[in-house]
Amino acid sequence: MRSSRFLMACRREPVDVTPVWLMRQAGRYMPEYRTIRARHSMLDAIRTPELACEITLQPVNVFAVDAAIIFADILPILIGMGLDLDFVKGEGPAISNPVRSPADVDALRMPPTEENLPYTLEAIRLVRRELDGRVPLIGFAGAPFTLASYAIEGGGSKHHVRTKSFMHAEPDAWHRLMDKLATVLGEYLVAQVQAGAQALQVFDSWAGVLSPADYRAFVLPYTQHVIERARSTGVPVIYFGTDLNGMLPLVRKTGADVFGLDWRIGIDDAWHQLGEDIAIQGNLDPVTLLAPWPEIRRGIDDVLMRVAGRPGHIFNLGHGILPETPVDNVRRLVDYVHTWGTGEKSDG
Ligand code: 1CP
Repeated sequence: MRSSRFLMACRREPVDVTPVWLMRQAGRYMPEYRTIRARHSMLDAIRTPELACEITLQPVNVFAVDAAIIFADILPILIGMGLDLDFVKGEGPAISNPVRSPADVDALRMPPTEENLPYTLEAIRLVRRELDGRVPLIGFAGAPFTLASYAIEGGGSKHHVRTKSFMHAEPDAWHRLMDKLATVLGEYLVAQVQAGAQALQVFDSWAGVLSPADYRAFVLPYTQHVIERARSTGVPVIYFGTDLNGMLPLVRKTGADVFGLDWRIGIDDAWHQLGEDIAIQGNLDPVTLLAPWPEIRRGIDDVLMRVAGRPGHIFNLGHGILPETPVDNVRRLVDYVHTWGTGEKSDG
């Protein structure tokens, strides 16, 4: 049953118990992950299919999670497009030649996925073989806006001033940039399904910095294109973003099968606004996982009580798991979600 309840919930079919996985479930909070990262850089780990495969399987082997997500990142796709990306220790991603002018946009290359990201496609094939049907494998990509923001800012950003200024000052170049990204990202997602991914997630982590009017005019058509290409493969597509709760009707227009919700809104309220005919993934505050167990349990109960037995719920955090999260709390969360409402006791 573990092998299918995640995909069934994505399609809003009834399931035995609520499926659960965690964004960034492979990561620094796991000692097994830190051991590998002590010997290999982030880019090396992503570009070596055997390492990416091993890291992908770590949480699946330790916890009863209902899905695996391929170990990769949203940013390496920019390397083949001509941007010089590195992950700087303690600082996160850094691009030394960011997009700052219309000419920079026109210089971006659009290599086919097999040429740009062969290592991730190979990692997907390896993971599918190793999983042998235990749980489905999720492939993913960034959404055009979130990728554009890294390409323009050159790294993480608080206010996304350069991104929004470029959008407003150079609308033609902005649309050309988004068009290029949407094409390349759509092809990447399709290639991941061809390699074996059984569901897809599109990460639009920073789209919530935009006003609804700017999102609609400068972003939505490109998000729609990517999700349409992804859905053409037949696998369920999850659209995730944070701070989008003031524009849920626009989120609905992306066409995704599942919306990944942050914790800043009750899941029942979000469902009411999105419409009941979409699945929702979420939405526990990741910081809750640092609390004592009774507080974590209260947070899980609150989410599941608001879901109230609706079909189409995948339990997850509202954003990625934090590096300081105790491993034992993750184990207890996964087990507790699986026994919720069954009359069985799992209090850790
Ligand atoms: O070893 C390390 O340095 C740990 C940090 C790390 C990890 C574990 C980075 C650097 N990337 C990853 C892997 C990763 N990234 C996955 C793996 C699959 C999983 O287990 O979930 C995924 C899905 C991502 C996606 C990703 N990368 C997003 C979208 C999700 C989100 O958290 O919003 C973003 C924004 C990135 C960029 C990125 N990569 C890494 C960091 C530290 C960042 C964020 C930098 C910033 O704050 O702007």
